[in-house]
Amino acid sequence: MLDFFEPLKPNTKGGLTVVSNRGPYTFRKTARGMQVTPSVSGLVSAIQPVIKQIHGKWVAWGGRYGSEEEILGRSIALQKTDKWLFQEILLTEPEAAEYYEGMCNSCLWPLCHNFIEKSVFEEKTWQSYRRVNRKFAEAVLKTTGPDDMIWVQDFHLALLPGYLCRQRPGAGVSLFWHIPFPPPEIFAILPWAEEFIKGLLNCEFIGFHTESYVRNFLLSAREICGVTIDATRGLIFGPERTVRVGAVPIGIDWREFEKIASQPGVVRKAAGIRSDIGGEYVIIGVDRMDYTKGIPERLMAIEYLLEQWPDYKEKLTFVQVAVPSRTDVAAYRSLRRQIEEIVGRINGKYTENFHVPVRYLFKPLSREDLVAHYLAADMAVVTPLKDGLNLVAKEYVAVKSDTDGVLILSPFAGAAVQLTGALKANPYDPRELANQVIAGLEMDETEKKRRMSALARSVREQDINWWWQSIQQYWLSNAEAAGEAAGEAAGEASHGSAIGSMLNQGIML
Ligand code: GDG
Repeated sequence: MLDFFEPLKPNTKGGLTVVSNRGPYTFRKTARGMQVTPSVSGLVSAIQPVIKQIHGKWVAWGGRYGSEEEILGRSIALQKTDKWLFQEILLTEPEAAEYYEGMCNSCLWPLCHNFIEKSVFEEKTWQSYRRVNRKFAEAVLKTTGPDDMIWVQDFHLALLPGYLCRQRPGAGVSLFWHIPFPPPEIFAILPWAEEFIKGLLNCEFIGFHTESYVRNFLLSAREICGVTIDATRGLIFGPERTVRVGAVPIGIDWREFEKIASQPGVVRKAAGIRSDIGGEYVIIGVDRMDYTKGIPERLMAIEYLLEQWPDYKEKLTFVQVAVPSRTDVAAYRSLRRQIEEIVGRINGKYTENFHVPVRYLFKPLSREDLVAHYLAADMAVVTPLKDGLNLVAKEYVAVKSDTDGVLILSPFAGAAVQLTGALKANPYDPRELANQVIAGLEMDETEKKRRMSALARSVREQDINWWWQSIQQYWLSNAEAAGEAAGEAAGEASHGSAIGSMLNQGIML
């Protein structure tokens, strides 16, 4: 049920406001009213459990357009019982094309994932990025009060912390960076790198998934902006404030995945998937359709495997779930054509007695269907060419934790640092990947279980709760340090107390 409200009013008591480019829902006005579709992305999977639990606010673009003057759409609570609210921001169509598709998806995204040749550097998209970041700042200032903690998400909004602090000096702003941060020699290619990083240096805390991204960011700040850093303590002495930087890899709500996996309907669905597919082995890949995820490379490894190990032809099925993503960007449209051509080629060559080796789904599944697919699979192949973390790997482990499922993981996914029990395979090398798939399928049961229980331990220990608590600890230690340094300056102390009260309430997810 939908409840729409007038735009959110500033909070006087101090709470948490998350700000991201896209939010949990995409809105589209149709002849029959507003169509609301849940968004599929790692950021949404990570932030939604947090915001629900702490009854915060989420400010983001809902995919709808407004005029130059319109900034805020309406705020929305999806259920009457929801105690968190989503505040929609409106962009103009040129802003969506230049800021989002241009600067974010066709410049920053490929650059941070080491696809330099795909990055397009255009002054007009940078100007649009600045304009939209200012627009977000205006919206955030309208919907938050001075005691609110503002938690910005990802690379779309790097200038926002600076714009906010200019209007509200000493604002409690932090940011979580969801994608890789490249080494300074790559980031410096961005013609606007200095302004970009200086915007980020208005944050109290910046979180990344791995120590190597933290190191890359520290070195980039020093080399590009000339600031002093303390690499051991993760500190940057910026022009406006001391910025703390740390590695806090996102965890998942594994209990929720386990719960869904034990629902009788989901178990039945998983059994149905297996019997429909037939054969002996089901292997799965689940990704947004993105060139960083290594889908063509994975398919080519499967093709190589079927060629080299013909005995598996009628035994093995590879299921690729590819969720449509960024379909307005040319590189994503040509990726789709490439993938569909490879799928067609493999199935044309290796279908035997009506056994189809590759099942390909170009659509999002419901959460229950997704879990049923994980449950049905003997193996998940998570082999991005580069990935900030990768939540799919953790979700597969959560669903298969009591079984002998096998996880194959790319060393280029941030999650590889934590998930050491996975079989590793270089996605650029089809032979290695195919060999690891065979090794996983032929591995003895004891070894499979040993690896899976090591993986499950890591997913459970460093889960969404652990992540959220760790983030709050960083905020709290910052607020304490600022309080000490400024002799309990009024503004800083109030952020400290907002976080303190969240921690005191023992907010667990
Ligand atoms: C970015 C970074 C980082 C996928 N298919 C369906 C579906 N999903 C959900 C998965 C998972 C999420 O989407 C994908 O998360 P990832 O982490 O794999 O990837 P990105 O979207 O690229 O996320 C990434 C993440 O942010 C968090 O910081 O890990 O490195 O690139 O949760 O379950 N969900 C549903 N149907 C599908 O068909 N319902």
